[in-house]
Amino acid sequence: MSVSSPPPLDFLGLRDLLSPEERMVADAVRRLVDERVIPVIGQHFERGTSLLEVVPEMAGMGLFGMHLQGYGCAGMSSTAYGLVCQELERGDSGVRSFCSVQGSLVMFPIRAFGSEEQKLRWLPKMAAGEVIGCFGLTEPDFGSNPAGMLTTARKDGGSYVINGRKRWITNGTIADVALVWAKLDGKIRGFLVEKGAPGFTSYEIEHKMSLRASITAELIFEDCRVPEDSMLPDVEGLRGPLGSLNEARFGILWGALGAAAACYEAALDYATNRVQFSRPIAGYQLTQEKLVQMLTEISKGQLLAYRLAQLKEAGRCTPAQISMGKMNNVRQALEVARTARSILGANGITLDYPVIRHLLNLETVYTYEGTNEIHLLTLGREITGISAFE
Ligand code: TGC
Ligand code: FAD
Repeated sequence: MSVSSPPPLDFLGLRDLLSPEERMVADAVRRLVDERVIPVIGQHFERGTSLLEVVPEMAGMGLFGMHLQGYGCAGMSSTAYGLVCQELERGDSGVRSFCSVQGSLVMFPIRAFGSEEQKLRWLPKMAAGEVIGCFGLTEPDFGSNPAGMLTTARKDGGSYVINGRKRWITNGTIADVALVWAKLDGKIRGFLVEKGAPGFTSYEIEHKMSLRASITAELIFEDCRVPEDSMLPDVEGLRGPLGSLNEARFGILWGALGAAAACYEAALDYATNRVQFSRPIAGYQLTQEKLVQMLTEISKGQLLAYRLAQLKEAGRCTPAQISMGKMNNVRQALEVARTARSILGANGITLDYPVIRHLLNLETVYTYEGTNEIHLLTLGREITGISAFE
């Protein structure tokens, strides 16, 4: 298979540690991003439109639920999934978000906690990109603390009746199925709510200045009636949504490095060509210090991501370790993007370069899937044994 562009930013030669299949999938996704995402993503971001035209190709490459086994899923390694997230987010965080929500936040919980009928019904179509899913956990007044959610479900004959609101839901207006977390008799349960279910409406949240090439929505449930086989039978409590988030956070800790790499590459290219005073700005020590710092943080983040993938494949990766990866890699990616923006000077604020778009996107990535502070406190609890959340 020919490779149309250089391998991913890889100062430490991590590519040597990858299997042939992992290299092949990363290269294929890199080509997809080079050819189908990067040329148009600036326009999508400016207009606030999602890049849905690449969904069939992503599905055709087996990217949706790629780390799951059976039911039409590709069954690839955690490392391959991480590499794919890194490549997708080199294009845009919104494209990686689509993959995270579909594969990790909707397909994973159906695979892990669903009935056989639910798995057979939803997973093959979701893997094929024929059915789009969304994940409704956050509410207007309950973000970092989902345990306090107000959305309820009650049993009524052969149905459940759902009431409440979910906010900031990626793909909420285009999803064919929403995985909605609601309290049934005080215990959190997951419900698969189909588009068009009576009492279920959604609208898109406008005026976002971040993740503009991704749809974000509010979901409203007013006596929304779903059949009783809509509930995921095998999970109760926060373990359901948090277990799913663990999968998605693993993808994000890789993905953020892709956004950082795109910013680094743009800054390096700009600095070697932009002449001020007597030479290219890359020739000034202050610029070199910035570039070296960026490259070093990206490389350290990749080592962390690779080690977490090894642990995950061995079944030994803990939520606290994932928190360290999400907190560190997103925080550093944001720092890299800000530094890259400074190297580009005034040009750094235009969509003619990818940097400001990645920088604005990373502000969302810093907040969703557990804020920077929540992951910090998760680690604080892990090492002290004392919870500082409440
Ligand atoms: P805690 O008592 O720690 O745990 C409750 C139960 O959950 C289990 N658990 C986990 N399981 C798997 N992975 C994890 N990361 C887990 N963390 C906890 C735990 O074992 C326990 O199970 P069990 O069986 O004993 O009941 O829960 P807590 O109430 O102390 O948690 C507090 C806190 C703050 C850590 C938690 O609420 C939290 O993580 N808050 C952040 C909320 C969040 O991340 N929301 C994200 C919404 S979705 C989203 O942002 C998608 S963006 C999509 C895109 O990419 O576009
Ligand atoms: P809050 O929880 O109100 O936090 C505000 C600030 O207070 C943060 O800095 C936080 O760290 C801090 N804080 C909170 N509690 C503490 C504490 N105990 N100690 C110290 N500091 C604290 N959610 C979904 O369910 N599904 C989705 O698909 C989804 N997609 C999203 C897409 C986008 C574009 C965005 C922006 C968000 C999305 N979210 C989604 C929601 C996201 O997960 C929440 O925004 C996030 O969990 C934080 O919640 P919040 O915004 O209510 O902030």
